[in-house]
Amino acid sequence: MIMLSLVGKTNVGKSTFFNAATLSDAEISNRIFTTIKPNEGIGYVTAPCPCKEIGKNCNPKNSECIDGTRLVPIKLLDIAGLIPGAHEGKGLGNQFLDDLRQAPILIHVLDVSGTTDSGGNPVKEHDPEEDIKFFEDEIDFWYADIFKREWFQLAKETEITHSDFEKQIMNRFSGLGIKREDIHKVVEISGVDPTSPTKWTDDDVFKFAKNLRKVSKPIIIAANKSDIPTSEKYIEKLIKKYPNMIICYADGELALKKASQAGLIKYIPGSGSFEIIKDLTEKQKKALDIIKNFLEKYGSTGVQKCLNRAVFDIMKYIVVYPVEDETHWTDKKGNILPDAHLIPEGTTAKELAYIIHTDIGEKFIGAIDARTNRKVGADHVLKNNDVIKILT
Ligand SMILES: Nc1nc2c(ncn2[C@@H]2O[C@H](COP(=O)(O)OP(=O)(O)OP(=O)(O)O)[C@@H](O)[C@H]2O)c(=O)[nH]1
Ligand SMILES: [Mg+2]
Repeated sequence: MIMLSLVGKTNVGKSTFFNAATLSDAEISNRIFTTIKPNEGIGYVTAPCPCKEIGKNCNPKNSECIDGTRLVPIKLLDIAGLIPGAHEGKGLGNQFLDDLRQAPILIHVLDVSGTTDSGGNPVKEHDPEEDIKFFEDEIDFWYADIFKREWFQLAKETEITHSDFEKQIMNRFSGLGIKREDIHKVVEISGVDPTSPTKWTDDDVFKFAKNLRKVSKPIIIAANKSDIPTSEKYIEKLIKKYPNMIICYADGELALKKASQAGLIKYIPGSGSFEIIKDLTEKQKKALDIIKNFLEKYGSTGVQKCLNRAVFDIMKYIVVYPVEDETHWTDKKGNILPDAHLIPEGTTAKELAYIIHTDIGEKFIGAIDARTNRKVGADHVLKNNDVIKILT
């Protein structure tokens, strides 16, 4: 399952974001270093569910559907706050950084209100841009350190054995989740010679590691605590430099999820509105009013947007719906659209068969696109939102 990590300095709202996205009970507090041991949970990305097209309610098994919005599970990791010098072992240091290895994308939770200093302590003013820079540096240094540890050996070996540099890098650093095409891109943009790596300067090595980090472990900035009025001036300034930054209100999302769970409101994660479906106390009304104003101003709480951006826009995954019955879009038991699968863009029908089960992959003879009713072959590339029957 795809995994995303929530990272950033302490006391910015990582656990709040995590709880909102996974409906977990990780400890949240206004102290620094509340989270020590990482929290792992199941969150969701959202996509329009094909059940709307057939005007029927679906019966999801591996996912959920709320009013035609399909929620497909992903893993989410909430880790301890990062402190400057973590790559040198400060704070929770390397243990913490090791938690990041597996995640293909980092969600940098930022306190954009500027009300906590770099150590997470309350202050009147602190420029969040410093946190962005510090965070990137820290991740780059960490990456470069891992890289340098193996570098010399790898460079020597590559030259002596005349082996393929890109392949060597990929094998050696597979734990970092680096893809072959990424390495190729990085060689190009770093302007280094892959045939004589022992001649690279320290600067070359660092630049290469930094570019490798950028390409293989992208960072999404979640500008959290955007509900606090001091955020406005920082958002205005930062959005010009970091146009992909996502404005977030994790605390608001958590409140909406809880109210929805308690049956007070109807709320589809990621949407810009909610509907009150029960009598509320004055206090509840007031709290929801504040959130409503935020939604009207910024469009959503941003939490869902971060997850969807990571999986669909950056990792370029799509959702497909395998069925047994291509006419009724059901499984053998008559469940409508039971499964939603997240697969990389470019996946073929046969590859999907293998993803569902090795057995199905081995017995694959073709597939049927349930929308067009056309038979397709092994190499047919699947599209987002496809409903597909695998023939065995
Ligand atoms: N105003 C506002 N406060 C928030 C928001 N998100 C989180 N908070 C508050 O920020 C404080 C820290 O939240 P946590 O979720 O514990 O922060 P964390 O980043 O996990 O902190 P550590 O585990 O200590 O690193 C708590 O008091 C939260 O209620 C938000 O969107 N808006
Ligand atoms: Mg925490």
